[in-house]
Amino acid sequence: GGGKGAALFFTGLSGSGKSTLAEAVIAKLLETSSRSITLLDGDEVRKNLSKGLGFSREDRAANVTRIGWVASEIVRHGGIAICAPIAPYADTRAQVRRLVQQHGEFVEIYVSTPIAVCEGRDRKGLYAQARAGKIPQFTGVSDPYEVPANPELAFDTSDADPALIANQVLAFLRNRGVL
Ligand code: GGZ
Repeated sequence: GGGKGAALFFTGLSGSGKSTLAEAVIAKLLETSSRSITLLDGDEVRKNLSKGLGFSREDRAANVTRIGWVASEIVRHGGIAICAPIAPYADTRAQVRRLVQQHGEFVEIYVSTPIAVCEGRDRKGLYAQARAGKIPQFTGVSDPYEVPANPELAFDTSDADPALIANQVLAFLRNRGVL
C-alpha cells in the first residue's frame, strides 16, 4: 500500500553502524516492495555531491543540507531516500526534517552505538589518527555530536543483528503507511 515518499535519515558517530543498517534496510525493502530506493551514504556523497567540502561546522551543514534537499526531491516524487551522514548538529537535522516533511515522511534514526564501541571497531583507523591529533575536528574526539532529542527510532548496534533492526524499521514504515 502507501505510495507516500519517505526519507530514512540515519545519524550517529563514525563507525556506529549507519551504513550497515542502511544496507540491511535496503535489502529488506528490495525483498518486500517495488518502491524506488535511493541511498545517499555519507562517504559516497562526499566523493560526488559534496566534493571539496571539509569538516568545519559550515561545511558539515552544507553537506547535510545538500543531502536533505536531494532527499526531499526524491520524497516529493514518491521515492524512498536513505541518508547516512554523521549529521552532528541538531539545527541542521531540524532543517532537513522541515524540508522533507513538506513532501512526505521523515524518519530520523539515531544510531546510538557508544563511542567506545565505534572506536573499538575503528575499521578505517580514523579514531587512532584522531586521538594522535592527525585528524582535526573528528566527531566525538575533537568535534561535537549533538544527540538527537526526539528521533523516530534509535538503535545501538554494539551487540545487534542488523537484519533484526531492519525488520523494526520496516514495521515502522508499514505503521506510518509508507509501505
Ligand atoms: C568525522 C570524518 C572526519 C572528521 C573524515 N569527522 O566512518 P567514515 O569516515 O567512513 O565516515 C566518516 C565520514 C563522515 O562524513 P559525513 O559526511 O557523514 O559527516 S557530516 O555529516 O558531519 O558532514 C569518516 C570520515 O568522513 N571523516 N574526517 N573530521 N568523520
